[in-house]
Amino acid sequence: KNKGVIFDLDGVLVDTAKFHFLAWQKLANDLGFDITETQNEQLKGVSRVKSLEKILEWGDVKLSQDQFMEQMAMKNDNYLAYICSMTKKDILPGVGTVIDYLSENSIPFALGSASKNARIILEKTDLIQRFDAVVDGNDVSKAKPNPEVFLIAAEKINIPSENCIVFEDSVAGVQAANIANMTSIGIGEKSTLHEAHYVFKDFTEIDKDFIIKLINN
Ligand code: B16
Ligand code: MG
Repeated sequence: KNKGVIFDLDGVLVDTAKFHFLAWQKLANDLGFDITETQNEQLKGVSRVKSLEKILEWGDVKLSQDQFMEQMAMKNDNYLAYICSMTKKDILPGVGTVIDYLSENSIPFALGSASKNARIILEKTDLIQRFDAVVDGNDVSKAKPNPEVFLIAAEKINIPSENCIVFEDSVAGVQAANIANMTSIGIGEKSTLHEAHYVFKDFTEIDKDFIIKLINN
């Protein structure tokens, strides 16, 4: 069967979650409160606007529409300052092997990310030219768990949804893949990502036989 693969970005290909956390934490601190690592888990896969709404709720802070936009822009500037020093060394362990295998076997693969900064990150890490399609936060109107981002990605690589395999680190993303009738592979904790069809701690835990089986199934 013709199969295709869709990768989430943050938390799957690169660990930009730590930069999002630092930038959101600075925003919170500037507004007079703090956010915890546990709260940060709830921001994974969530859009920029939704993230700020959640954070302001946690800090019990109300902002005008203008202040909201201003804070969000400042957060993104701080986040971009971290991103700008990224290189291909920041690609998470084991990712390269899987991507090489897909290329060698002519399995198309796309990016399906909520981030509006996805293209910059793919450029910084030299990954951009390897993808057959890139679908990110600029291309969608509905956030995960809505499957829009993955459905567009499947369409762009010309593979039916049910033949797509999605790698995701967020609960919302796993749900989106399942709703799209795709095979979901969670990257992270089994307890958190229990809705995924398969879960691995990271890409080094995925052996070639598993990928081969998945592709030829
Ligand atoms: P940006 P993913 C998501 O990326 C992140 O997990 C989430 O924390 C972030 O708020 C969202 O992108 C939007 O990112 O501010 O860069 O547009 O995991 O879907 O690749
Ligand atoms: Mg993610």
